[in-house]
Amino acid sequence: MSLRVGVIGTGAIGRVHIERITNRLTGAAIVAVNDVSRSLAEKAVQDFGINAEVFTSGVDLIRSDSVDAVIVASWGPTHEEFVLAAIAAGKPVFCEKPLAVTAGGCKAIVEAEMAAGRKLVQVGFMRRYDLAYRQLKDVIVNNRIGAPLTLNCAHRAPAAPGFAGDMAITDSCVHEFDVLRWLLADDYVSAQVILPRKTSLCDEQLQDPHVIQLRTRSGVHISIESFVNAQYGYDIRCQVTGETGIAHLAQPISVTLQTAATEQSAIIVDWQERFVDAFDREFQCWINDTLKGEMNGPSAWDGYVVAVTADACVKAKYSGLIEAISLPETPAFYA
Ligand code: NAD
Ligand code: ISE
Repeated sequence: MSLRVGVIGTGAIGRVHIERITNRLTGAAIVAVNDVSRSLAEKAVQDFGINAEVFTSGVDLIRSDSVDAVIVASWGPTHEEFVLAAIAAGKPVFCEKPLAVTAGGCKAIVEAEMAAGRKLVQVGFMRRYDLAYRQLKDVIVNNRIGAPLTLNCAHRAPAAPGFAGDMAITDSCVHEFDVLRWLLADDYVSAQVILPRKTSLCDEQLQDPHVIQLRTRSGVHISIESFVNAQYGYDIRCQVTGETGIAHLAQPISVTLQTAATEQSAIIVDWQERFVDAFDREFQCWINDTLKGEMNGPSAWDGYVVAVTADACVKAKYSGLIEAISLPETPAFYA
């Protein structure tokens, strides 16, 4: 059986997901598309040669009998409405991050899903599917370095066109907020944000870099250098110091070249290239789980926790204080 998928939002990442499901993954077909710009939806149908109906309304696509499951890849502020509509229709929904643009919106989704009595929502935190992060988690789970004590991480991108305000925290670092609590199987209790000297190589209104410090319930101290105009490449780092050893996130495979009295290796500059395998695995797992009537990926609760964490970090950025991250106990539904 093939999963009949409808995609809302055929912009940059929506197109990439349509391409991967159509050309590289198995078990699903894109049968419906929608974008507020109809011509973009039509262009996706044409460019990828898919047999998909173009819907004028995202909610009509969700309700259509020809659609089994939905991917929401439209602008962030539209996610809440579409995810709630999918829950109301009883349809599995994969929502690109953010689940909603406010923690309150995420909570409303959590409550609607619990009331529906069945897990339907997966959030697009693809780093959990990256093999390097999975190996790092195995090291921790198998007690190879003892209990984790501190984490030193970096999220560096060459440039961040279109970034404004606090997007380094609310758009980019959300990936660290999700993957690090998954890695440690722990939750955050407080956040502090340090503002170092600003790079001169970006819009002068923007603060870049940030150093974000998080503390977990078990006392692990996390430091994340977020530097989204780092020029030299897309470079994601994570080092875990444990009681008996340290473990680093493996770097992407590349050739080391020695020539003309130098040693060099290429650095990836594009986040899509860095995480292409993770995105493929994320969607193949979502398709396989959905066909089995399961939902095992990052949940609506995970989306909510990340939103609360991002809010605390933004608050800490402006207060200069250590701000509490207050989360209720994880509901049994999501445990
Ligand atoms: P984009 O602007 O290229 O595409 C968004 C599309 O949504 C546009 O085509 C726009 O016309 C459409 N849209 C807006 N309102 C709509 C509505 N009401 N109904 C239907 N379509 C509507 O943006 P993008 O880069 O593709 O990002 C889309 C989402 O994916 C964002 O939430 C972003 O945060 C997320 N994203 C996730 C990752 C990741 O690493 N997981 C990476 C990039 C983007
Ligand atoms: C982008 O929005 C993403 O989600 C990417 O995964 C991230 O690494 C990048 O820095 C963001 O801008």
